[in-house]
Amino acid sequence: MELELHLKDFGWNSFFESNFEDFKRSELTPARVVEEFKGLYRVQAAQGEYRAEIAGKIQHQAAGRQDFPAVGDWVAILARSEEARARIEHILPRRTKLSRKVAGRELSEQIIATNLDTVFVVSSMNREFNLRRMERYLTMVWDSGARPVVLLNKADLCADAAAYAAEVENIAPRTPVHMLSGLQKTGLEAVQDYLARGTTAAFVGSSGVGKSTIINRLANAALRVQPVREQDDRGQHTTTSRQMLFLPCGGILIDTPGMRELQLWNQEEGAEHARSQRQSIMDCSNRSDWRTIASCWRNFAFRNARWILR
Ligand SMILES: Nc1nc2c(ncn2[C@@H]2O[C@H](COP(=O)(O)OP(=O)(O)OP(=O)(O)O)[C@@H](O)[C@H]2O)c(=O)[nH]1
Ligand SMILES: [Mg+2]
Repeated sequence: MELELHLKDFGWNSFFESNFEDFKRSELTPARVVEEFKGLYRVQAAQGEYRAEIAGKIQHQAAGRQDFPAVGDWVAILARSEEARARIEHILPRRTKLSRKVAGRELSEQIIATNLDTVFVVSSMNREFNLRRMERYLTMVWDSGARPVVLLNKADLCADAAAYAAEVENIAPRTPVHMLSGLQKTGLEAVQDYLARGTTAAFVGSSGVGKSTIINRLANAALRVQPVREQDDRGQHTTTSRQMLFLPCGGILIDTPGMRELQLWNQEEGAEHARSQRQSIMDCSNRSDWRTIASCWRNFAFRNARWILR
Protein backbone atom coordinates (compact mmCIF):
# COMPACT_ATOMS: atom_id res chain seq x y z
CA MET A 1 0.00 0.00 0.00
CA GLU A 2 2.77 2.40 0.95
CA LEU A 3 4.67 1.56 -2.21
CA GLU A 4 1.53 2.30 -4.25
CA LEU A 5 1.33 5.70 -2.59
CA HIS A 6 4.89 6.41 -3.69
CA LEU A 7 4.06 5.41 -7.25
CA LYS A 8 1.22 7.93 -7.34
CA ASP A 9 3.74 10.63 -6.50
CA PHE A 10 5.55 9.68 -9.70
CA GLY A 11 2.36 9.87 -11.82
CA TRP A 12 1.05 6.31 -11.52
CA ASN A 13 -2.72 5.99 -12.00
CA SER A 14 -5.43 3.48 -12.90
CA PHE A 15 -4.53 3.61 -16.60
CA PHE A 16 -0.99 2.33 -15.94
CA GLU A 17 -2.21 0.04 -13.19
CA SER A 18 -4.50 -1.82 -15.60
CA ASN A 19 -1.74 -2.04 -18.20
CA PHE A 20 0.59 -3.53 -15.59
CA GLU A 21 -1.95 -6.24 -14.68
CA ASP A 22 -0.23 -8.90 -16.83
CA PHE A 23 3.08 -8.39 -15.02
CA LYS A 24 1.68 -8.27 -11.51
CA ARG A 25 2.44 -11.86 -10.71
CA SER A 26 5.90 -11.75 -12.29
CA GLU A 27 9.08 -10.49 -10.64
CA LEU A 28 8.83 -7.26 -12.59
CA THR A 29 8.32 -3.87 -10.92
CA PRO A 30 6.82 -0.69 -12.38
CA ALA A 31 9.16 2.28 -12.73
CA ARG A 32 9.17 5.64 -14.50
CA VAL A 33 11.91 6.78 -16.88
CA VAL A 34 13.27 10.05 -15.45
CA GLU A 35 16.33 10.58 -17.65
CA GLU A 36 17.96 9.09 -20.70
CA PHE A 37 21.59 9.13 -21.66
CA LYS A 38 22.66 7.41 -24.83
CA GLY A 39 20.95 4.07 -24.44
CA LEU A 40 21.07 4.06 -20.64
CA TYR A 41 18.21 5.21 -18.44
CA ARG A 42 17.61 6.48 -14.95
CA VAL A 43 14.33 5.03 -13.68
CA GLN A 44 12.36 5.74 -10.52
CA ALA A 45 10.55 2.85 -8.82
CA ALA A 46 8.70 2.89 -5.51
CA GLN A 47 11.71 1.16 -3.92
CA GLY A 48 14.22 3.68 -5.23
CA GLU A 49 16.16 4.81 -8.25
CA TYR A 50 18.03 2.54 -10.68
CA ARG A 51 20.36 2.81 -13.63
CA ALA A 52 18.71 0.69 -16.29
CA GLU A 53 19.65 -0.84 -19.60
CA ILE A 54 17.13 -2.13 -22.10
CA ALA A 55 16.41 -5.82 -22.59
CA GLY A 56 17.78 -7.27 -25.83
CA LYS A 57 14.30 -8.15 -27.03
CA ILE A 58 13.20 -4.50 -26.98
CA GLN A 59 16.19 -3.60 -29.14
CA HIS A 60 15.64 -6.49 -31.55
CA GLN A 61 11.94 -5.89 -31.99
CA ALA A 62 12.17 -2.11 -32.34
CA ALA A 63 10.99 -0.79 -35.69
CA GLY A 64 11.97 2.80 -34.86
CA ARG A 65 12.79 5.22 -32.08
CA GLN A 66 9.21 5.15 -30.83
CA ASP A 67 9.78 1.58 -29.66
CA PHE A 68 12.53 2.62 -27.24
CA PRO A 69 11.84 4.03 -23.78
CA ALA A 70 11.46 7.81 -23.52
CA VAL A 71 11.45 10.16 -20.55
CA GLY A 72 8.01 9.95 -18.94
CA ASP A 73 7.42 6.30 -19.86
CA TRP A 74 6.21 3.77 -17.37
CA VAL A 75 8.21 0.57 -17.80
CA ALA A 76 8.36 -2.88 -16.24
CA ILE A 77 11.84 -3.50 -14.84
CA LEU A 78 13.76 -6.40 -13.45
CA ALA A 79 15.59 -4.82 -10.52
CA ARG A 80 18.93 -5.83 -9.02
CA SER A 81 18.48 -3.76 -5.89
CA GLU A 82 21.85 -4.48 -4.31
CA GLU A 83 23.61 -2.84 -7.30
CA ALA A 84 20.94 -0.16 -7.93
CA ARG A 85 20.80 -1.56 -11.47
CA ALA A 86 17.83 -2.77 -13.50
CA ARG A 87 16.77 -4.00 -16.92
CA ILE A 88 13.79 -2.54 -18.75
CA GLU A 89 11.72 -5.48 -19.98
CA HIS A 90 8.55 -3.75 -21.27
CA ILE A 91 7.28 -0.27 -22.05
CA LEU A 92 3.69 0.24 -20.88
CA PRO A 93 1.27 1.87 -23.35
CA ARG A 94 1.61 5.65 -23.43
CA ARG A 95 -1.32 7.81 -22.43
CA THR A 96 0.04 10.85 -24.28
CA LYS A 97 3.12 11.31 -26.45
CA LEU A 98 4.87 14.53 -27.45
CA SER A 99 6.80 14.01 -30.69
CA ARG A 100 8.48 15.91 -33.46
CA LYS A 101 10.26 14.94 -36.62
CA VAL A 102 13.96 14.32 -36.10
CA ALA A 103 15.95 17.39 -37.19
CA GLY A 104 17.43 17.10 -40.67
CA ARG A 105 16.39 14.99 -43.63
CA GLU A 106 15.70 11.71 -41.89
CA LEU A 107 12.00 10.87 -41.77
CA SER A 108 11.73 9.60 -38.27
CA GLU A 109 9.93 10.41 -35.08
CA GLN A 110 11.66 11.77 -32.00
CA ILE A 111 9.74 11.43 -28.78
CA ILE A 112 10.29 14.44 -26.55
CA ALA A 113 8.44 13.04 -23.54
CA THR A 114 5.46 10.83 -22.77
CA ASN A 115 2.57 10.56 -20.35
CA LEU A 116 2.26 14.32 -19.96
CA ASP A 117 -0.83 16.07 -18.62
CA THR A 118 0.30 19.59 -19.46
CA VAL A 119 2.91 21.02 -21.79
CA PHE A 120 4.12 24.55 -21.06
CA VAL A 121 5.10 26.26 -24.29
CA VAL A 122 7.56 28.91 -23.16
CA SER A 123 8.49 32.04 -25.09
CA SER A 124 10.27 35.15 -23.95
CA MET A 125 8.78 38.55 -24.62
CA ASN A 126 11.70 39.95 -26.62
CA ARG A 127 13.23 39.38 -30.08
CA GLU A 128 12.87 35.65 -29.65
CA PHE A 129 9.05 35.90 -29.76
CA ASN A 130 7.67 34.46 -32.99
CA LEU A 131 3.99 33.76 -33.52
CA ARG A 132 4.48 31.25 -36.33
CA ARG A 133 6.84 29.23 -34.19
CA MET A 134 4.36 29.38 -31.32
CA GLU A 135 1.71 28.03 -33.69
CA ARG A 136 3.92 25.05 -34.52
CA TYR A 137 4.61 24.31 -30.87
CA LEU A 138 0.90 24.47 -30.10
CA THR A 139 0.07 22.13 -32.98
CA MET A 140 2.65 19.68 -31.69
CA VAL A 141 1.10 19.78 -28.21
CA TRP A 142 -2.46 19.50 -29.52
CA ASP A 143 -1.40 16.35 -31.33
CA SER A 144 0.23 14.88 -28.24
CA GLY A 145 -2.99 14.52 -26.25
CA ALA A 146 -1.68 16.76 -23.45
CA ARG A 147 -3.03 20.18 -22.59
CA PRO A 148 -1.04 23.19 -23.83
CA VAL A 149 -0.42 26.22 -21.62
CA VAL A 150 1.55 29.22 -22.93
CA LEU A 151 4.06 30.90 -20.63
CA LEU A 152 5.32 34.30 -21.74
CA ASN A 153 8.50 34.80 -19.75
CA LYS A 154 10.81 37.75 -19.06
CA ALA A 155 7.95 40.12 -18.23
CA ASP A 156 10.54 42.25 -16.43
CA LEU A 157 12.13 43.15 -19.79
CA CYS A 158 8.91 43.99 -21.53
CA ALA A 159 6.97 47.27 -21.41
CA ASP A 160 3.78 45.90 -22.95
CA ALA A 161 3.39 42.26 -21.93
CA ALA A 162 -0.37 42.38 -22.49
CA ALA A 163 0.17 43.03 -26.21
CA TYR A 164 2.20 39.79 -26.53
CA ALA A 165 -0.47 37.90 -24.63
CA ALA A 166 -3.20 39.26 -26.90
CA GLU A 167 -1.31 38.08 -30.00
CA VAL A 168 -1.04 34.57 -28.59
CA GLU A 169 -4.68 34.49 -27.48
CA ASN A 170 -5.63 35.37 -31.00
CA ILE A 171 -4.01 32.26 -32.48
CA ALA A 172 -4.73 29.94 -29.54
CA PRO A 173 -8.40 29.83 -28.60
CA ARG A 174 -9.16 28.47 -25.12
CA THR A 175 -5.47 28.01 -24.40
CA PRO A 176 -4.37 29.55 -21.11
CA VAL A 177 -1.68 32.22 -21.48
CA HIS A 178 0.29 33.45 -18.46
CA MET A 179 2.90 36.18 -18.16
CA LEU A 180 5.72 35.75 -15.69
CA SER A 181 9.30 36.51 -14.84
CA GLY A 182 11.43 33.56 -13.82
CA LEU A 183 14.16 35.97 -12.86
CA GLN A 184 12.04 38.15 -10.60
CA LYS A 185 9.89 35.25 -9.42
CA THR A 186 6.61 36.87 -10.44
CA GLY A 187 3.62 35.04 -11.90
CA LEU A 188 4.81 31.60 -10.74
CA GLU A 189 1.62 30.88 -8.74
CA ALA A 190 -0.31 30.54 -12.01
CA VAL A 191 2.14 27.82 -13.11
CA GLN A 192 1.86 26.05 -9.78
CA ASP A 193 -1.89 25.67 -10.28
CA TYR A 194 -1.22 23.07 -13.01
CA LEU A 195 1.07 21.00 -10.82
CA ALA A 196 -1.27 19.04 -8.58
CA ARG A 197 0.10 15.87 -7.01
CA GLY A 198 0.87 13.16 -9.58
CA THR A 199 0.43 15.36 -12.67
CA THR A 200 3.25 15.63 -15.18
CA ALA A 201 4.18 18.74 -17.12
CA ALA A 202 6.95 19.34 -19.66
CA PHE A 203 8.52 22.67 -20.64
CA VAL A 204 9.28 23.22 -24.32
CA GLY A 205 10.43 26.25 -26.28
CA SER A 206 13.49 27.75 -27.95
CA SER A 207 16.85 27.92 -26.25
CA GLY A 208 17.24 30.87 -23.88
CA VAL A 209 13.55 31.53 -23.14
CA GLY A 210 14.05 30.59 -19.49
CA LYS A 211 12.65 27.05 -19.17
CA SER A 212 15.32 25.88 -16.71
CA THR A 213 15.14 29.17 -14.80
CA ILE A 214 11.40 28.72 -14.22
CA ILE A 215 11.87 25.08 -13.21
CA ASN A 216 14.62 26.06 -10.78
CA ARG A 217 12.21 28.48 -9.15
CA LEU A 218 9.39 25.96 -8.90
CA ALA A 219 11.48 22.99 -7.81
CA ASN A 220 14.15 24.79 -5.85
CA ALA A 221 16.58 23.00 -8.14
CA ALA A 222 19.93 23.96 -9.61
CA LEU A 223 19.57 23.21 -13.32
CA ARG A 224 22.22 24.87 -15.48
CA VAL A 225 21.26 28.28 -16.88
CA GLN A 226 23.30 30.53 -19.23
CA PRO A 227 22.84 34.05 -20.63
CA VAL A 228 21.38 34.63 -24.09
CA ARG A 229 23.34 36.32 -26.91
CA GLU A 230 22.99 40.06 -26.78
CA GLN A 231 22.57 40.61 -30.51
CA ASP A 232 19.42 38.48 -30.93
CA ASP A 233 18.30 37.17 -27.51
CA ARG A 234 19.00 33.57 -28.53
CA GLY A 235 20.12 31.02 -25.99
CA GLN A 236 23.21 28.82 -26.01
CA HIS A 237 21.56 25.40 -25.86
CA THR A 238 22.41 25.03 -22.22
CA THR A 239 20.14 22.12 -21.35
CA THR A 240 21.26 19.07 -23.31
CA SER A 241 19.09 16.24 -22.04
CA ARG A 242 15.52 15.73 -20.92
CA GLN A 243 15.14 15.34 -17.21
CA MET A 244 12.28 14.80 -14.77
CA LEU A 245 12.07 16.51 -11.38
CA PHE A 246 9.68 15.88 -8.52
CA LEU A 247 8.25 18.86 -6.66
CA PRO A 248 7.53 18.85 -2.92
CA CYS A 249 3.85 19.59 -3.74
CA GLY A 250 3.72 16.34 -5.76
CA GLY A 251 3.82 17.84 -9.27
CA ILE A 252 6.27 16.36 -11.78
CA LEU A 253 8.26 18.53 -14.20
CA ILE A 254 10.29 17.70 -17.30
CA ASP A 255 12.93 20.12 -18.57
CA THR A 256 13.84 19.78 -22.27
CA PRO A 257 16.65 21.20 -24.41
CA GLY A 258 15.68 24.24 -26.53
CA MET A 259 14.89 23.10 -30.05
CA ARG A 260 16.95 24.38 -32.96
CA GLU A 261 14.33 23.38 -35.45
CA LEU A 262 10.77 22.27 -34.93
CA GLN A 263 9.40 20.06 -37.63
CA LEU A 264 6.09 18.52 -36.81
CA TRP A 265 5.64 14.81 -36.77
CA ASN A 266 2.37 13.05 -37.48
CA GLN A 267 0.90 15.49 -39.92
CA GLU A 268 1.16 17.78 -42.86
CA GLU A 269 3.21 20.78 -41.87
CA GLY A 270 2.53 24.39 -42.40
CA ALA A 271 0.33 27.31 -41.66
CA GLU A 272 -2.64 26.05 -43.67
CA HIS A 273 -2.87 22.95 -41.57
CA ALA A 274 -2.50 24.90 -38.33
CA ARG A 275 -5.27 27.25 -39.46
CA SER A 276 -7.75 24.50 -40.26
CA GLN A 277 -6.92 22.77 -37.01
CA ARG A 278 -7.45 25.96 -35.08
CA GLN A 279 -10.79 26.63 -36.75
CA SER A 280 -12.14 23.25 -35.73
CA ILE A 281 -10.89 23.59 -32.22
CA MET A 282 -12.57 26.98 -32.07
CA ASP A 283 -15.85 25.52 -33.33
CA CYS A 284 -15.59 22.82 -30.72
CA SER A 285 -14.44 25.06 -27.88
CA ASN A 286 -17.33 27.46 -28.26
CA ARG A 287 -19.68 24.89 -26.92
CA SER A 288 -17.70 22.48 -24.79
CA ASP A 289 -15.88 21.86 -21.58
CA TRP A 290 -12.18 21.08 -21.41
CA ARG A 291 -12.55 17.30 -21.76
CA THR A 292 -14.54 17.59 -24.97
CA ILE A 293 -12.01 20.04 -26.39
CA ALA A 294 -9.21 17.63 -25.53
CA SER A 295 -11.00 14.83 -27.33
CA CYS A 296 -11.46 17.18 -30.29
CA TRP A 297 -7.70 17.64 -30.39
CA ARG A 298 -7.10 13.95 -30.16
CA ASN A 299 -9.50 13.24 -33.00
CA PHE A 300 -7.53 15.67 -35.04
CA ALA A 301 -4.27 14.02 -34.29
CA PHE A 302 -5.78 10.67 -35.15
CA ARG A 303 -7.24 11.85 -38.45
CA ASN A 304 -3.98 13.49 -39.40
CA ALA A 305 -2.01 10.38 -38.58
CA ARG A 306 -4.24 8.33 -40.87
CA TRP A 307 -3.95 10.90 -43.58
CA ILE A 308 -0.17 10.66 -43.47
CA LEU A 309 -0.16 6.88 -43.54
CA ARG A 310 -2.24 6.70 -46.68
N1 LIG B 1 15.43 39.23 -17.64
C1 LIG B 1 15.07 37.96 -17.50
N2 LIG B 1 15.95 36.99 -17.79
C2 LIG B 1 15.57 35.70 -17.62
C3 LIG B 1 14.26 35.35 -17.16
N3 LIG B 1 14.17 34.00 -17.12
C4 LIG B 1 15.36 33.53 -17.53
N4 LIG B 1 16.20 34.55 -17.82
C5 LIG B 1 17.58 34.47 -18.29
O1 LIG B 1 17.61 33.92 -19.61
C6 LIG B 1 18.81 33.15 -19.80
C7 LIG B 1 18.44 31.77 -20.34
O2 LIG B 1 17.73 31.08 -19.34
P1 LIG B 1 17.64 29.48 -19.30
O3 LIG B 1 16.78 29.14 -18.15
O4 LIG B 1 19.01 28.87 -19.37
O5 LIG B 1 16.89 29.19 -20.68
P2 LIG B 1 16.41 27.77 -21.28
O6 LIG B 1 15.10 27.99 -21.92
O7 LIG B 1 16.48 26.72 -20.24
O8 LIG B 1 17.53 27.52 -22.41
P3 LIG B 1 18.09 26.08 -23.02
O9 LIG B 1 18.45 25.21 -21.86
O10 LIG B 1 19.27 26.51 -23.83
O11 LIG B 1 16.99 25.53 -23.85
C8 LIG B 1 19.51 33.15 -18.46
O12 LIG B 1 20.51 34.16 -18.48
C9 LIG B 1 18.42 33.50 -17.47
O13 LIG B 1 18.91 34.16 -16.29
C10 LIG B 1 13.35 36.41 -16.86
O14 LIG B 1 12.20 36.22 -16.46
N5 LIG B 1 13.82 37.69 -17.06
MG1 LIG C 1 17.54 24.95 -20.10
